[in-house]
Amino acid sequence: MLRFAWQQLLRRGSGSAKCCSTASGKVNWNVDVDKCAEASCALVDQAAELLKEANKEIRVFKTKANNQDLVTVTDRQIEDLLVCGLRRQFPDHVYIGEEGTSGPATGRQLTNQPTWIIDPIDGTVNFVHGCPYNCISVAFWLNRQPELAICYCPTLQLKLTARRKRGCYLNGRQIRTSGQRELRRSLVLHEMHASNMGDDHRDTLWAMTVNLFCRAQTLRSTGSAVMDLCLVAMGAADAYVEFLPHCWDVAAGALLVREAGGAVMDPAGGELDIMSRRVLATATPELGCQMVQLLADSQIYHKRDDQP
Ligand code: LIP
Repeated sequence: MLRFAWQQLLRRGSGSAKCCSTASGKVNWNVDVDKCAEASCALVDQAAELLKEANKEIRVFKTKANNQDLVTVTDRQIEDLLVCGLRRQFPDHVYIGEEGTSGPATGRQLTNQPTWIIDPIDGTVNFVHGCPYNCISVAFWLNRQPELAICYCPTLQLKLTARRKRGCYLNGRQIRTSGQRELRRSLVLHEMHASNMGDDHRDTLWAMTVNLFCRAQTLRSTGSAVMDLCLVAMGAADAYVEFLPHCWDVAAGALLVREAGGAVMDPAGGELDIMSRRVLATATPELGCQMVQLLADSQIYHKRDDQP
């Protein structure tokens, strides 16, 4: 089954292989999105083999910003494989990767340029503990909008793909969100970070968690922002909210949810800004409105991903 999972992403559009948007404000890039899909699918398959094998071993890690921010040799191997492989074929594209493909000193800028946004392993803490909720996430953006998304969790054999306006697929089968509109009937996913926020933020987060816990049907946390977005797209969860995810955590998953019929936005209700470190994804826009109301007093703003 998994062998066929890429077919929907690779199915060539009727004569629309070249993406040359001319809409106002957009740049007329001559990008072959079919070729991008083909190249990224092949590389993600290779990367998934690495991740699958690494999941069977003892994982040595180093800490980065704090005790919950980890990196392993596998994170770097996978990012190298993906970025070097893509760069060979698309040398003039921009690359933003979790493990330093674009230096934090300059900030990571999302522009109109063709841009790959890559998380080699999302859920690194899970990976280190042998918890299977860890996956690879690759997104391709053009003119500041997502064109392609691939999220692959090889341990659970979940391969999700989406292409703008062409739907979302799980292992080759088209999927939809749950369609849930009511918060009181919703399974809500929520990720929390304790170590890199101050006491004020921590209190806000805690109050929000209690509020969600009382109003939703149930609250869960997988430890992987990408997996959370995949679960909303699959209809296995109804909503996901997080303050402080990075752009590589949401760049692909946002397209998966939208193409599965869901809504992705800022937790205050505005348009999603992947650099803002804030995200809310819901099975329906109606559920999105209820979540926004509930979150109104619990907003957290942090240093953006595109700030040096
Ligand atoms: C982490 C996520 C975690 C989320 C964080 C973070 P990493 O990514 O998966 O669930 O809460 O925002 O980015 O470091 O494991 O790739």
